[in-house]
Amino acid sequence: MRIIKPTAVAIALLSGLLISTLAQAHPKLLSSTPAEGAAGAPPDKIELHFSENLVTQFSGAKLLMTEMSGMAHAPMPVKAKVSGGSDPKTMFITPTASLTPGTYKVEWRAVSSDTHPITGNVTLKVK
Ligand SMILES: [Cu+2]
Repeated sequence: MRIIKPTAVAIALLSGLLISTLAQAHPKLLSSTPAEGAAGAPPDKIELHFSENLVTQFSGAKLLMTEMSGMAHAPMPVKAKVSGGSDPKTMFITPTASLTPGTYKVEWRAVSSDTHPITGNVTLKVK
């Protein structure tokens, strides 16, 4: 009993520490360029800025077109290169060809040091 008690306390302390470390490590999307809901000229690239350093091999994004000529359609994948920046909190989505007018959705997946994938999306319009 004398041995078990301090061990239990140590485990409780450790798990508490681990939980707070994990919660802090979840990446949040802080901003994007173009910004959510923005409408404008076709961007050369879309930049996503996160709150945490990303693990590149587990993080990524898909670019989808969801509307054209004012008509919504089933999400259509658009070819794009996804890469990290020199800033490990940044992700770049570079369309292979210039985006035609319509509405696009970036579906991102961000993984930081705790390895839990966090997902979200950004919508933008090209005029
Ligand atoms: Cu996590």
